[in-house]
Amino acid sequence: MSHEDFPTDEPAVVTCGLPYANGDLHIGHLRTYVGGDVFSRALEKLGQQTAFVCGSDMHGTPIAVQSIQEGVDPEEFALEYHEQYQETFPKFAVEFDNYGHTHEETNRELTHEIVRTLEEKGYVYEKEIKVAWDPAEDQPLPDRYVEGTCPYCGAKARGDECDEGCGRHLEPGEIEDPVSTITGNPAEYRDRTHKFFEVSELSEYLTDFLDRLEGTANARNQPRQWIEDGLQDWCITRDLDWGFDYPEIDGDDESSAEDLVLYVWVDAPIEYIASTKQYTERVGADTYDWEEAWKADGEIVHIIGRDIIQHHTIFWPAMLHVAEYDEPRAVMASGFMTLNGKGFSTSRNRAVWAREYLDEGFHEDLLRYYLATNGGFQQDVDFSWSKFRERVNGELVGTVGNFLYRSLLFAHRNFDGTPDASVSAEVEDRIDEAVDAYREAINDYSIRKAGQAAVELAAFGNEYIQRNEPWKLTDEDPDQAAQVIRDCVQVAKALAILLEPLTPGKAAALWDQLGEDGSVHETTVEDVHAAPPETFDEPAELFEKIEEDRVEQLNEKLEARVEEATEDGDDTETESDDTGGDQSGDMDLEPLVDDRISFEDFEGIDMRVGRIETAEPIEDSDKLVRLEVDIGVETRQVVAGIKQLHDIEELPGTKVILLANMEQAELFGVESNGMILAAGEEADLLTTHEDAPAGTRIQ
Ligand code: B3M
Ligand code: ZN
Repeated sequence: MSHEDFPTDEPAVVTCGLPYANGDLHIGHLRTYVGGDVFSRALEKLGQQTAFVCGSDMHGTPIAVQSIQEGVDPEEFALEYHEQYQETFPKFAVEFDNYGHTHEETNRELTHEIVRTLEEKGYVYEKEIKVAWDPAEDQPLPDRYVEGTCPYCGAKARGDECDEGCGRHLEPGEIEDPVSTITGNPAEYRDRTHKFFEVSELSEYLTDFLDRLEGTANARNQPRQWIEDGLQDWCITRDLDWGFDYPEIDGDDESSAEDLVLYVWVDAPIEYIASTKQYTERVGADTYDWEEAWKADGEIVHIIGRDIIQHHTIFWPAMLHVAEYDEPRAVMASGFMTLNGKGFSTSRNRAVWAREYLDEGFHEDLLRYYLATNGGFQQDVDFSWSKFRERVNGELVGTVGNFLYRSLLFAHRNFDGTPDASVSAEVEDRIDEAVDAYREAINDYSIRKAGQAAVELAAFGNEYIQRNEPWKLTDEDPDQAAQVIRDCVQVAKALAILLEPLTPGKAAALWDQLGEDGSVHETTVEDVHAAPPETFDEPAELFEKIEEDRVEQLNEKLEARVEEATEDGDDTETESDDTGGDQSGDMDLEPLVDDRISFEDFEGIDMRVGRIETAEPIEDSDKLVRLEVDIGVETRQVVAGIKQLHDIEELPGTKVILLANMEQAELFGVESNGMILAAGEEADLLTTHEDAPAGTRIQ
């Protein structure tokens, strides 16, 4: 890996977290896949050689438990979902170069090779540990076969992950008050011998690795904390029938690992390599060489949900390092998704299913646009049909579609296509500016900003055509009219190229409208200044408005379904989806405070619109950041507990609300002169949405 700006000379690999092949996909799941697809297409747009790979995760207790419940063989069960995913992703234009699955031979071979290397290099040892056991069934209870309490944060947790609390990976035997999920009986602990990977020996390497790691800030901050707290070795085997066997190790005939399988998190990430290898096997090493990507100097970018940061920034790089593979260059960890402000819940049918979205007749690009640009990647994103409508009607129809339709229609009617004139310096510069912003956004791992760069170029186009009024010029000054429209056609072409990663179907349609041959997918930003063909046909509108009553119908449908499912089912159940998150759905909201305050009391609270000028972490503190906030009348130094939750470098420029007459305090020796307002455990920062200037009082 180079750490040079993209595009580099090395091949890139972009991966998405492997979905467990155990259930239908909803739009919450799609967020990271759409994000990955946009990012990999955007890298290609910049001229980076890229393989975009993924596969279904077929192993582990997420599959075993569910296949038992349905009374089918785990392989058959998982393959069915695997095939479903394989069909579903392309319907959202999520086009992997290779989509494999973890139960394939390529993955088994690579997994065994890597585990053998860990053994040979002396990083694996055996240890007797206590594993949860169901006394009635007389069987071990690995991972999701057991539930209990997280020893770190006290939240309800599954065997190997604290999915509703602190998000930590839990080692076998760690969970407190274990209960069997098969029988509901309290579990016992029994002694078993397992294999351990000595991750604790790699703390120094991992600390340095995290300093080099790019991507979103959450993927560095959380693991730093875990390392600081002391890394534990990692149990890499399980008492389970389903999974890859532990490999035979030369000279070790007495291994107790014979009847154990590898822990699912060993072979799952190795599928990233296996899938890349399969891609090379299909297209040939001249086109894409997996070994160059994984063993020489590849640019490896992992795109995941934030619940699996630990696996990707501790266990995975540790394995890669010992096995002498390349380390990841970047990890982008997304926030969760909510639906109308509450968690997705598959068991309550509280979801917009991927298939359902398409059945409603919406183009896949609308959802892609929404998911990729609605919030920063590590922020939580809420989906609601009305917000969806707002974004589609406002940005895609109002800004992008409107500019394209009016300018291309004018060009077609008056010039039969691209006018014979050269592009003005103003417009050439503006297009370059958009490409620069786009490149910068991708190098910042911000797909939202890349989308913004494109939409802002369209907004410029609208402003440009409005300002120059070519419709008035056709008679008065036809040359000038030709010039203005020539400029607009070039902006349209640049937009097709920049929008392709986000909205590939619509960009291809626009490419067609411009009379271009070839594929916009294969065109890079190098071509933004190349002239479109001289003639093109009458354009059609690219985007269609969503009417308000459509949203009402969709909301009613969703509500009715949730109600029905709740009546049928167990309405006390709470459920957390792997990628959908259930962050707010079933959370305990604080009761309202009974005591009312008077208007005078409220007037005593001086809250102001502020703008963060600088932000820097306070050393020695896990949580605190020192901010300078401009509140119009003056600039305040404020200490805020948001270190783990926000990308500190991205804070300057953010508008916030500051409680200005909060009493002064000193934290870690730094004076805090006010308090910024935030909501929830993720410290969602309160802001304003229009242009209220810094200093404006909140009333
Ligand atoms: N199959 C799904 C999850 O925990 C898990 C990801 C594997 S990525 C190598 O989100
Ligand atoms: Zn926890």
